[in-house]
Amino acid sequence: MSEVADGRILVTGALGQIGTDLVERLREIHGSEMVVASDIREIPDHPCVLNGPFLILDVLSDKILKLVPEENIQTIYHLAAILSANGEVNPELCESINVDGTRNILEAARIHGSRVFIPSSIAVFGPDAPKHAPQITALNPTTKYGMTKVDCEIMGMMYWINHGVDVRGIRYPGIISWKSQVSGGTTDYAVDIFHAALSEGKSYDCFLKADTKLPMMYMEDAIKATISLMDEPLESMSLARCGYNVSGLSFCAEELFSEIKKHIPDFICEYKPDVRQNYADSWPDSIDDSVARKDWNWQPSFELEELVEDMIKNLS
Ligand code: NAD
Ligand code: AKB
Repeated sequence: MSEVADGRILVTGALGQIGTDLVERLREIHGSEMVVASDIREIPDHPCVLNGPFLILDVLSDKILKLVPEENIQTIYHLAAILSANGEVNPELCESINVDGTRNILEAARIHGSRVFIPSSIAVFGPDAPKHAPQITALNPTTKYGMTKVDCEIMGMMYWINHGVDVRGIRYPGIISWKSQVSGGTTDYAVDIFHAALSEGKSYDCFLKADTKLPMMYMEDAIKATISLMDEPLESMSLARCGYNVSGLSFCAEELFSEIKKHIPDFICEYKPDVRQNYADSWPDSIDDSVARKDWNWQPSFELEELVEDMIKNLS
């Protein structure tokens, strides 16, 4: 393993959807004290706060420059960001946190010799990309969020090429998980629908159309991909290193609803598309991840049936 040979791990935006699961897994692997969770806010009873070191860190502040040497940070998982739906509501904030925040983290990594994981997204693709999105294609996103993700991939490559900073990233699909609630994204419907199905009312108003197909992934697969990528030797990385396509599942809202209905027969779903439909329509239906499979043996584990069963079991 290349991870934390002689230093600790810092996770930014740790109280969010992915951070909640990633910090827990990293602490299982490396020990609680080796993984410093951080976020701009504190939730006192959150597992990341209760079960190991936690710091308040705004990624826009220069505190990161001191924190990295003080806490002996060797690897940074930089998860702090504004997601697609919130990004369209507040594009300046999205630009600032996603792009300026990432530059701040990369500067700290350059000065102190840390490695960095920066998540990208399927939102880097725009309407002109093939619907089965290849690794290499035009990246012309029409959402502000997607534009910031393209900028971050390019910035990561610049820090690797010009300064030798070991930056890696994955273009995550929509992530489905049960340990935290989600908000601010377009793929959130695929998590919200489970909470609605298990609520007393057993009904859900879906903000996307029934036939809207998007790339998705179960959290366990997302964590596996993230840790596998960071554990790979440097030589395995190709030019896709800051934005590997990874595929898990691909389904539309109606297919997810039907699968949930097998477990909860009286569940009702109505389709009431809002502005998030436009963002979803600009993204691909599915992802070609052959480069990740070749470079670091990426292989997803979860199919839709298993995912739905696991979500319902854990949320029940
Ligand atoms: P999230 O919105 O659940 O969490 C983001 C966290 O960042 C929040 O806890 C928030 O408090 C924190 N934050 C916001 N501003 C901050 C600041 N200035 N300084 C420090 N922390 C700040 O997001 P997530 O779903 O966990 O996503 C993590 C990363 O993965 C993001 O880069 C996102 O773009 C990317 N991603 C997520 C998905 C997904 O489906 N969850 C898909 C593709 C890409
Ligand atoms: C969002 O919907 O904004 C995220 C993403 C696909 O990047 N889940």
